[in-house]
Amino acid sequence: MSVTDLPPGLSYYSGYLDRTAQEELIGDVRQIIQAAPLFTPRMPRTGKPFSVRMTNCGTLGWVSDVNGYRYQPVHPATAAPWPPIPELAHRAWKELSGYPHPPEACLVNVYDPKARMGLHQDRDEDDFDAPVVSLSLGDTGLFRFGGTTRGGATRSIRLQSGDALVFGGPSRLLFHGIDRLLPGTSSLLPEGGRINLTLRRVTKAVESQD
Ligand code: MD3
Ligand code: FE
Repeated sequence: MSVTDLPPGLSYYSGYLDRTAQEELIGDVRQIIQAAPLFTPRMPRTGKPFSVRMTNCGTLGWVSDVNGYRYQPVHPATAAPWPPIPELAHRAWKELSGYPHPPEACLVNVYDPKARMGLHQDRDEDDFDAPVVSLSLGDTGLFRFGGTTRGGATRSIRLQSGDALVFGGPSRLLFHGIDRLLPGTSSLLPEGGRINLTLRRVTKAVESQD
């Protein structure tokens, strides 16, 4: 498909981060993982594990376990506050989001070569006015998106290392997921796989404050 004809509110920045920036960001991510170890999220009710492992940085982090999906200020295993969002990620938010308040949550998704993420909507935030900014690192991911209802037509984009996506306005509630990785497509991560950062606003910003 063509990536020049995207739905309103979806912006795609191919090669947004150059190799130097990708390496800096991976270094930041490794530090985040040391402070806030990767955890395996589980489906609410069934407890079925995700194939993607996760951690977070920012004042709020997204977690999922048998009790449900939620944002919380501390790591589910260590109970420590999440580490701060890296400078480079903040810069990407400022450049790309067009949103006047800073991100609160940065979810770090770590894909082993076989990991995937089924089609879903992101609707655990109180603020859908703010866009979601996504940064891809490592092996190419086959990203699929549809409309705002399940079951409609879908399209896909190959997300390469350094690519950025912004989902705002009418695209904020699109169904989306990662079908699979294309192994061996990037040399950024010696262990292979893919890392995705999503920057989000969770709470509604109050006028006169961040
Ligand atoms: C569209 N992550 O963390 S990034 C997620 O590559 C998530 O790890 C995928 O879906 C990944 O929830 C896809 C692209 C993305 C992220 C957030 C969105 C697309 C989105 C939020 C709303 C709409
Ligand atoms: Fe999502």
